[in-house]
Amino acid sequence: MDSNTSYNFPEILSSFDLEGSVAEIKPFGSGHINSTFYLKNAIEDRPDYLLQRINHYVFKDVAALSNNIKLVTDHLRKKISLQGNADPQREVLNMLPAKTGLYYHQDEQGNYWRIYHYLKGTKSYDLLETAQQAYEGGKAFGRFQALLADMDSSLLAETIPNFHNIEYRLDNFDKALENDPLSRSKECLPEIDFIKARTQTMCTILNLGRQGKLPLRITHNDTKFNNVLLDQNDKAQCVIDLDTVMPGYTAYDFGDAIRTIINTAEEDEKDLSKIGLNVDLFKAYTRGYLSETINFLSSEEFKALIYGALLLPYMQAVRFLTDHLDGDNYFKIHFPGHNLQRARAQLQLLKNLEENRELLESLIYEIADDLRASKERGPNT
Ligand code: ADP
Ligand code: GN1
Ligand code: MG
Repeated sequence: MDSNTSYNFPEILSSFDLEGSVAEIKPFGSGHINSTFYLKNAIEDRPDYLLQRINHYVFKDVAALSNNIKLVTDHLRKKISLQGNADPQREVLNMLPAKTGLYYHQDEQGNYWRIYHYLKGTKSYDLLETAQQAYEGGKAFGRFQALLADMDSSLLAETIPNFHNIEYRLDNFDKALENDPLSRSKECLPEIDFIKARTQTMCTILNLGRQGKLPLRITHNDTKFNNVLLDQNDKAQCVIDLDTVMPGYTAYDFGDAIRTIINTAEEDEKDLSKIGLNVDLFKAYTRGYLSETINFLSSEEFKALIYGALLLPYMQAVRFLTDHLDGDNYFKIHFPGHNLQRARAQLQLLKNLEENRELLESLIYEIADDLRASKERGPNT
C-alpha cells in the first residue's frame, strides 16, 4: 500500500500548487493509520513538503476532518502571533490548499491526500532518550491545550465518534469476542480475563464527565510522543498529527502521552521483561505539562490525571486486541499477530503502572505543589 509505485504521484502532486519541483518521494514516519511521504524539493531554497494519504476507512468524513485542522491551526497561528518571541511558521502545521481550494485531493482510486509544509530540522521520537525531551513534550502538549482553551469546541466535528469512550471500546471488544471470526480468542484468554477484571474501574473518567465533574475541552487525543516535533536543540517546536483534535477530557491527553513516555520499551515490545517504568521521564513530562496547564485545570481534572495514565494503556490494549480478534482491519500490522503482541505489551505496561500508582500520583501532587510555590515566589527567586 505504501510503496512509491502503487499511487499515481504525478497526478496527486499536480493537484496542488507546489513551489519548485519534487526531486524525491520517500515513505516517512511510523504511524498506524495514515500513510506519510516526504517530498524533497529539487530546488535548495524552496520548501520540502509532507504528503499524507488520509485513511478514509478510519476518518469517514475527510471534509469535516480537514475543516477541523484548518480551524485549529488558524486559531493556534493567531494566538501564537500575539506572543512576543514565538514564530507561527515554525510552531504550527501549515496545510496547503489543493488547486480546487479544498484542503485535500481525492485521486482516481478514491484515496484522499493532503500536503503540509515540511518543518526542516525537526525530529520526532518513538522512544525518547532524555528528561529534557520529556519536559519539552509536556510543555508542547500542555501549551497546545492552553492555546485552544478559548476556542469554541462546538465548531469542531467529532472526527471519530466515541474515540476515547471506553464503554464503546469495551462493547466492540465484546462483539469481537462473540463473533471471533478467526477463532483467535482461544490464544488470548489471560489477556481477556485481565481486561474483564477492570471494566468498571476504567470507566472512572467517563463517569466523572457524565456527572458534570470534568469539563469537555479541545484536546489532541493522540498525544504519543512522536506527535510532537522537537528542534535541533531538543526544544519543543510543533504539535502535529491533528486528525483527532476534538472535544475530550484533559486526562486522556495526559494519559496517552505518559503511555509512550514512561515505557522503557517500544509500544509493541515482544519481550515483556523489557517493559519497565522510567519515573524520571514521567516526572519531567509532568512538570512540563503542568507548567503550562496548572492555571486552568480544575481540581477534579487535576485529580483525574492519574486515572488517565492508567486508562490509556488499557484502552489501547482493548483496541489492539479487538482488532486482532476482528482480523486486523484497523491498525497497520507488520507481521501476523502484531496486534496481539501490541496488546500484551500495553497490558504489561498497565500492570507496572498499577503497581506504582501511589508513587506516580504522589509525584503529580509534589510537582504541582512545587510549581505553585515557585509561582508564588515570583520569577526572580
Ligand atoms: P501519522 O498519523 O501516520 O502518525 P503524522 O502526521 O504523525 O502521521 O506524521 C508522521 C511523521 O512524519 C511524524 O511522526 C513526524 O516525524 C513527521 N512529520 C509530520 N508532519 C511533519 C511536518 N510538518 N514537518 C516535519 N515532519 C513531520
Ligand atoms: C494510532 O496514527 P497514529 O499511529 O498516530 C491511533 C491512536 C493510537 C495509536 C497507537 C486515529 O495513531 O489512537 O493511540 O495509533 N490513531 C487513530 O500507537 O486511531
Ligand atoms: Mg503521528
